[in-house]
Amino acid sequence: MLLRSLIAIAVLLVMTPENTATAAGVTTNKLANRFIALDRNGDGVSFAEFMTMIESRARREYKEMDGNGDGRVSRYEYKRFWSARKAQYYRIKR
Ligand SMILES: [Ca+2]
Ligand SMILES: [Ca+2]
Repeated sequence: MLLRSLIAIAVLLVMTPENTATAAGVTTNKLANRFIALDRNGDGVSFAEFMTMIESRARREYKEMDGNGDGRVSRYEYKRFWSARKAQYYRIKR
């Protein structure tokens, strides 16, 4: 009985609005940091700045996809990359 009460109190403490706000604040900070990283000159994100981010991400993903580094993605490498992504996505969703 005492153990149940302690667990209930611990759950209530974890779920207080203060802690929820902190979690939201972390998310907001991550978004703000991503925006700051995108907006290189502080005048808002231009299409060119956005495309720089897209190209950088595409290069990183292509390099990851090209398992043997020969500059070509084979059907096997393509399938392996997307299967891993799909598995990663479903692990996060759980
Ligand atoms: Ca800018
Ligand atoms: Ca390859």
